[in-house]
Amino acid sequence: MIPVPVRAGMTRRELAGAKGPVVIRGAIASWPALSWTVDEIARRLGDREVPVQVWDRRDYVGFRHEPWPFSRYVAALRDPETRHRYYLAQQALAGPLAALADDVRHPTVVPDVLAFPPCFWLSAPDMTTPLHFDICHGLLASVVGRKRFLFVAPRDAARLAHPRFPRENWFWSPVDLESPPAALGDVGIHECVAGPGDLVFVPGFWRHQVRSLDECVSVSFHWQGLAQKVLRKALAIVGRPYA
Ligand SMILES: O=C(O)CCC(=O)C(=O)O
Repeated sequence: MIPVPVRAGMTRRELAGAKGPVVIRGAIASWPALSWTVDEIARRLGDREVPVQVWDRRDYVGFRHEPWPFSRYVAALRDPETRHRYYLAQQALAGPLAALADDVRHPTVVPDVLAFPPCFWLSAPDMTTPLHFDICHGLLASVVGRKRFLFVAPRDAARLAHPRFPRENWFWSPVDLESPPAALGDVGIHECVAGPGDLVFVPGFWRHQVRSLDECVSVSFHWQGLAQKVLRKALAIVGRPYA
């Protein structure tokens, strides 16, 4: 495994020049959200309805969304029998989650204009987001718990058996980087573990797979450069919109 570089701080210009993923350690130390606990969030959100990913199969395309009261999601998250089947993933800090937005700050390294609003993530230990890529650049802020990130550079994408575009799941990969198949050969796998206070830069098109090591709360920010803007517009026109 290739360790992802860890920095104590970064400017916007430095991040724009980054050649791959980076961890910015302790970068959100001033966020009120750093004092969140899952129990406290549960008290604040009560029975507000949120769209939960329900994974019927533990493979790379097997989920659908169901509207659940937040309290039901937290109960499922704490049941070891079921917790690996549910994920409250990438939900805008608005609507039912708006009560949390004031505790989050816009990181200074992130450009002012986002592709979509900051998003909230809450997962059980061992919940994994399978290998995939986003078009936009992303920064994931770790608020509660630790997550393990594994990355593969875009130049090695041909080894990851993505379904062919325009299949709906073309941005996912069936490869599990935690048990890499022999066919992956000498492809470099980059690794980091991020904990409370850290920001992880996920560059656009970099393949990434993320496993929660604990009960985890994260907040993500996504933005785009010119290439991303053009590509996302073209995908929307052909009916395959993607982040
Ligand atoms: O935290 C996760 O489970 C996945 C995060 C992710 O895929 C992203 O931020 O792009």
